[in-house]
Amino acid sequence: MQDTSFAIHPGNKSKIEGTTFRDIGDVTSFKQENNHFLFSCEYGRVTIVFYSNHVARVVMNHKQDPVVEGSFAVIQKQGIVNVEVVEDKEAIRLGTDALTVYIEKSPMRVSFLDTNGDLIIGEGQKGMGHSPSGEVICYKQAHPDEHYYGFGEKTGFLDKQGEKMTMWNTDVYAPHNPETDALYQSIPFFMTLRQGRAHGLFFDNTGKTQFTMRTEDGTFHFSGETGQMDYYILAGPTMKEVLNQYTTLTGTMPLPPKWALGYHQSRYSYETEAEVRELVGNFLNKEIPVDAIYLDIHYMDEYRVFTFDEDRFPNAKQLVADLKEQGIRIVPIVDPGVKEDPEYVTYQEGIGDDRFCKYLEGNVYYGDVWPGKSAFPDFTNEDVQTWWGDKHTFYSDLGIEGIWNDMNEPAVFNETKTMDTKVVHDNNGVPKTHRELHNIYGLKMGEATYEGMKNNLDGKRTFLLTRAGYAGVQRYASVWTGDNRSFWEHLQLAIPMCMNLGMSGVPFCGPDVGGFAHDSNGQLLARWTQFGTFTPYFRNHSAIGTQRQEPWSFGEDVEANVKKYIHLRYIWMPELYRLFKEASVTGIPVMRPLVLEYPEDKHTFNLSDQFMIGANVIVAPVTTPDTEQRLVYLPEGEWVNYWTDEKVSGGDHIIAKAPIDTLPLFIKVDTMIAQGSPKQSTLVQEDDYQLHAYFGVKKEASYTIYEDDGETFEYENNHAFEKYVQMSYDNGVLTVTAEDVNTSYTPGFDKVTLVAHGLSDVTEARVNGKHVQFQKNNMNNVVITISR
Ligand code: MIG
Repeated sequence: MQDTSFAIHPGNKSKIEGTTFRDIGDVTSFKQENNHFLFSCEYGRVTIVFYSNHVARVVMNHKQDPVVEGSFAVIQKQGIVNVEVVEDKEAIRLGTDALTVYIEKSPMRVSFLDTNGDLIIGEGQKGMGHSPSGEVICYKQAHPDEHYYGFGEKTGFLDKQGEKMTMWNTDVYAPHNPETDALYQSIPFFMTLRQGRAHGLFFDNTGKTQFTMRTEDGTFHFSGETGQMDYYILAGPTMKEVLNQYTTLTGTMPLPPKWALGYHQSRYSYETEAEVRELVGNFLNKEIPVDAIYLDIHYMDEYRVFTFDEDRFPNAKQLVADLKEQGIRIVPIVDPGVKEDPEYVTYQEGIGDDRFCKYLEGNVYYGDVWPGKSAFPDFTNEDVQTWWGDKHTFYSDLGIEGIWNDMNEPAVFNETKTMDTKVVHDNNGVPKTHRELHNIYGLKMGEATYEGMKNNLDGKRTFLLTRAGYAGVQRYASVWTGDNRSFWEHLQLAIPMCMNLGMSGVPFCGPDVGGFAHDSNGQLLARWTQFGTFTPYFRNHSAIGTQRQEPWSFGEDVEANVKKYIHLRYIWMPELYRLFKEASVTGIPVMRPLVLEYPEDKHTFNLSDQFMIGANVIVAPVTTPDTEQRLVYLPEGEWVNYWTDEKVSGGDHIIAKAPIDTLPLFIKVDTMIAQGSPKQSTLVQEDDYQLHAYFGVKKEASYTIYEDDGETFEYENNHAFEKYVQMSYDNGVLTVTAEDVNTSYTPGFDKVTLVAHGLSDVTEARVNGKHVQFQKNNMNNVVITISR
């Protein structure tokens, strides 16, 4: 009935919005206990705590004392924060060096002010409250000139002003479109940008939540169907600081193994060992780089996880070993559903030790997924996590180093698409219903898988890809955006979706390149691969029964085009790897919306069809068919066309030429980028490390090279190669300063080639004060070689 007009039957509207809101009312008492500030109000109790000078948390419970323990997302401990408390008749001020929480008493309204006393975010007529049916709600003042970024994996444009969004992890196979709301990930975090200043808001609620960013009445609000009103305000004041504060709260991405940044090839499914070997043969013969091949559900024995079908894959171990020698990893899919089969050991262990999700009454919950009737591990229990993690020795013993988690919303083939919300999770002895914990099922499965594999790999980095997640998912997994389709519109949609994932703490993300469902075509694959070259995660994947979309599926021209861009991925690998390292430390994403670098420039506020890699490179994919040019916005300053070395003035929209084999790319002047050379896979060490400087008016640029072993956790002990290089030009002289910062790791290259773009009259070059020889390349750029 949902797809006929019956869906808009006048009787279907459940309630009149707003009429059931019960305001929290007046503060009736206030006290401080250690670092906790406790408020009793007429219709609820509130606790406020600080995590740092910049981060405050508000927890409201209308039934009992607020519970401050037990977040799944937050790993930061409450800090020792110096808070000054000032109380008068009307209000209470809780002030740190950077942030003041201002609480009006009658009725209770909570506002946040910066050090200057300027409002960061306030409450007006309405504040916190709840509805009789138990939803918790919070209204905040909105300003007309605000822009909202984040919210994880959402369709639509970059700026979420005017949107209403639901967080409820959902397996959505139906085509994703602007009104497809809840997808696989729920990240109830966003940041507000207003006149160049930013702050963040994280609503830590693991049930179904909603954000209504329709601000015509001067407010926005967010609500949770269950659980507490529990939110954090992150004071910024820059967007990058907000990201840093958010990833300090919820964790940053660990640096992935380098192979995870290569080109990955998938299909639902490569069904047999022979098919996989043939596929690999094609990549090698055609000299198309590839770092990983995925095994979708067909590899298993009737979809039993932790098994291989021995007819299809008679010698999985040999296959994995042979491929690894070629620098190619096998990544198998692992779903949470465990087949109900009394002769299957994983099921026996699950039942035997009471590890599956159950109803309050004690009966196991069963749902239909690929293996038929299945039970679902209760990952909210630590022992279950350990058990599940340990089971991955099945894969690691075969030489497998990466895992792909799918269907972990959890998806179930029924009307609601998921587990019965009445199921009760153990939650380490603090039982909660699935209704309350739905959104963390994928996160906890990811944690179990990541920790298990990490443990098994003996100091090597593992790689996990997940479909579902919650705030903090970046600690364990990279995220792909699920079942998109081979539509141009879905190529368009992926750009702001991935940018907003990055703005939500998840730097390692990307869509299925070429599109999953529906039939792809050559032009679409070519353009999508061009985009994929610069998405943090780069995997071509397609569904059973669809047109094949390996690089050679559409004739020689498309193959050459796709190959050029997969090569380009490896050429850019040194730069990408450095950016991944940066993201793993600061939380600032690899793929960035322009607004993150130009928060004062209104042209960037909702710019959804181009993005940046790092701080200095603009990528402008072509996302429409038969299109050989496109509008590109270049912010103020000068830019250089990567392909032609032409200088272009910014502060304007330009028309970039984009023949079918050209992806428009622009580099900001007076900056440097690192480049390598094409490789069959990341197994081949870089031996051609180059730094390209693009000189503009300042005639000065600098860079810090970052390399490490790419596969162990030794980088955590600072085992890396870092070298600072500065290049400047004055009066005919090109001056280079090169300084070792960290030499505890020795990279595969023993020299660095410096290429100076945009200098026409160099007469002399000096490195660290010494006169050196220089050359000119075919683009008339000055080339100097320095030792590593
Ligand atoms: O409902 O394993 O999003 O990437 O190929 C389909 C089969 C289940 C959904 C994933 C897709 C994967 C497919 N899976």
